[in-house]
Amino acid sequence: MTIKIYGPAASRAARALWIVHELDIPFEHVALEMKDLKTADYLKINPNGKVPMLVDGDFKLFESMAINIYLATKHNKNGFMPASLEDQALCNQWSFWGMTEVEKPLLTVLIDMFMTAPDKRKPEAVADALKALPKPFGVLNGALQGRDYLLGSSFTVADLNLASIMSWAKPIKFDFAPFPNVGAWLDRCLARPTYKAARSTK
Ligand SMILES: N[C@@H](CCC(=O)N[C@@H](CS)C(=O)NCC(=O)O)C(=O)O
Repeated sequence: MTIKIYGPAASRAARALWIVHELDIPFEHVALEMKDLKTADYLKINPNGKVPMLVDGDFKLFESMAINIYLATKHNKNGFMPASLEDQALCNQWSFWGMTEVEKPLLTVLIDMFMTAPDKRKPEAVADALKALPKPFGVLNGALQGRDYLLGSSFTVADLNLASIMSWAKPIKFDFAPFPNVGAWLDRCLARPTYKAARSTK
């Protein structure tokens, strides 16, 4: 049975759309609109009323990183989900780290810049968020020293998950000059045709 991915491409559903293109698996995209997320019908599918949501036969899964780790494990190809327990743990590490250390400050800036009326903007919150980013970006820059991807020389689910969060640094035009390894790694990940294909999913 074809899996279903719920959520507009311009939402965190982009992460799940990217991975299905990367793994080259058939999927049905139920794009929905943000206003549909609290309908009784959708709440039966995801009681959180959020996207992305994955439905795979009788199995339902929410949380973008969990969805991607599940899909990468189930449809693994060419070591996209690495074989060793340690490397799999590193994929979890970078996915959780992105969600807990990076997502909130990046999103704070993104929302303020593009989704907030000028009179409702919060420059202090943005300044705090921008102040929070150099610390994790420094850690990531160190981890990428001498390697193209987080686990070495190949692109894995760790890169896809973290790059899907880090992609928000692009529209806000974050200056990666002090973190050159991060800037180069992000460009490398986002240059993948599968990322571009996911973004144009209707
Ligand atoms: N931690 C969740 C966050 C999901 C989330 O907040 N998605 C947003 C869209 S990007 C949403 O559904 N917002 C609707 C709402 O909060 O009512 C994940 O990564 O899947």
